[in-house]
Parts: sequence; structure tokens; C-alpha cells
Amino acid sequence: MSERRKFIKKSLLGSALLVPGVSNAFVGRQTNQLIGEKPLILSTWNHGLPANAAAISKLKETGSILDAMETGVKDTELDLSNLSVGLQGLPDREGITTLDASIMTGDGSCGSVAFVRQVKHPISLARAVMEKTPHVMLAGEGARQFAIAEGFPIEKEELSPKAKEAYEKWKVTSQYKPVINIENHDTIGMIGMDKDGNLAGSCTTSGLAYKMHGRVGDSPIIGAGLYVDNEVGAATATGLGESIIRICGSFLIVELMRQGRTPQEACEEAVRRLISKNKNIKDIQAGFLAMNKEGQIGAFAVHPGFNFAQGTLNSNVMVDSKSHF
Ligand code: SD4
Repeated sequence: MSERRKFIKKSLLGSALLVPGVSNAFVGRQTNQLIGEKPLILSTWNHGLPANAAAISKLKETGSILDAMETGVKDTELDLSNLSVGLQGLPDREGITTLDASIMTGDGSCGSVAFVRQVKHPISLARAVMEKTPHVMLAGEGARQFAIAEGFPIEKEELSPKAKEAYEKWKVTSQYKPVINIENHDTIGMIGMDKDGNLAGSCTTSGLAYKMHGRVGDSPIIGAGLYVDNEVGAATATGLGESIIRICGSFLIVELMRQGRTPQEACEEAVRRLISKNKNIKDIQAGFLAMNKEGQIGAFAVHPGFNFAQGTLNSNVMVDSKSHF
């Protein structure tokens, strides 16, 4: 068993965040499967498990898939052990943590924030952009000002102890070199469908560690990190944002599904496209997650190591994605 696998298994067994009363197990590699159950929630990486649990609880409480998508990833935004999401995330090369997030529902409503500072829950700010402004995206200081105007608490700008320690170490060499599957690829992308087949999704990240100040990734870009269409399905992405933006990854997957591909076929085609449009592919990890209206799911990554959490009312399990290499 790989170290990563052992770690997941250990953290699962020790986790108090599993959905109470439902089966929580590894189901191994399992893609292109017809889950067929509604509601259905998928989210990226190990932290997807507690995030799914939070989303399912919220869905039971309010019945809103949008509420579920927001609440689910808020859990990750507060997770101090996660160095790629929320204000505890690793900073840019100037030592400043900046956040990107987006949210979308199946009727085309969407909102996002990019390069925003000092806001603990960028996903909620993205939702406020969607619901309270005539715009889709606010960035930087404008997004922060909007947060203030909307009564969001503004946090003190300081790195978490873990992030500070990592940044101090990084400054010794100051080399920008994303390492595939290591902590700078831990964005949470979540997609979900309620019992009536309504879809929504959310995506939130502190982006790549030690990025240039001002860099924005795929996560807040509608169509790149997230895309949802009630007529077809939903998709989200994780990994090197630049590679995903180049192919409009999530939009591409939804459009491929619209043309009849299964979610799995669509994710695989998106990875093929990404490989064809990006150089140095051995250093690039990107993974996609998708579902269609029938409750069929797909996942595929460039390299091994990508996994996701699959949640229904009765189960919440980790699944390993297949990969191109
Ligand atoms: C970004 N896509 O900012 C994000 C990073 C990521 O898992 O996905 N990490 O490029």
C-alpha cells in the first residue's frame, strides 16, 4: 500500500467527519459508473470526504443544492491542515495568500472572486457576487471592498504557522516549481445534483504556492475550473490552472457530454486535449471530475494520484481516478 493510500486510510478511520450512519469505505477505482442515485455529490481529493458530508447535511437541512455546494467547500476553507485552500493556504512569492473561488448553478447563474485577500470564505463571496451584483467576477481589492460592503469579516493578514514555515524554507531557493500531487494541488472542486436533477458546483483555492503576485488560476474562471448546465451535467477541475485554462477544461467536458459522450469519455478527451496543448507534461498534473444528468460519473487525470469523494444520502467513499500516464 502506498504511503499516500495508508495516510488516506488512516485519516478516514480516524475522522469524525464521516456521514453518520452511512457506509464509508474505499471503493477502489470506479469510474464511468452509473451511480444513478440522487442526490449525488462529487468532490476532489481527500478533503472531499468531510466536505461531501457537510454538503449532504446541508442538503438534508435546506434541500438546496446551491447551499450544499457552498457549505461543503466552506468546510475545506477552514481546514487548517490544507495548504491549498483558504487563508491558511501557502502564499504567493511575496508572502501574501490570495484566494480564488467560483460557484455556479445549472440555470447559468454564476459568480466568482479572484486574487482576493483577507476573506475567510471566498466561496460565500463568490455566491454574493452571483446573487447581489450584475457581474460574474470581482477581483483583488474590488472583491475585498465588496466583501466589506456585504459585511464579511476581514481577517488579519498573516500566514498560518505551517504556511509561514513553508514560505521561509521556500525563500532559501525561491524556485517556482509546482510539484505534482503535492500540497499545492489540493483545490476543492465540488459538483452535485439534488433529488430532482438540479445541478450546481463550487470551487475554491489559494492557488499555486509561490505564484507571482496577481496570478489567477482556473478555479474562479467559469468554464475552466467549473461549469454546470442543467441540460447536460457538471464538471470541475484541479491541478495546474494554466493548463486547464488553455483548454477551457470544465466547459469542454460539459460540451462533450452534450454531444453524447459519457462523463468518463469526456474527462479522458479533456486530458488528451490538455496534453496536446501543454509542454513539459511530465511536470503537469491536472484532474477532472464530471457527472451527467443520469447520475453517471467520470474522472480522469494526467498522472496517477488524483482521487475524489463520491457522496450520496447513504454513502460517502473515496475513489481513485484513472490517469493517462
Ligand atoms: C490553480 N487549479 O490555482 C488551482 C490549483 C489546484 O489542486 O487545483 N490545486 O491552478
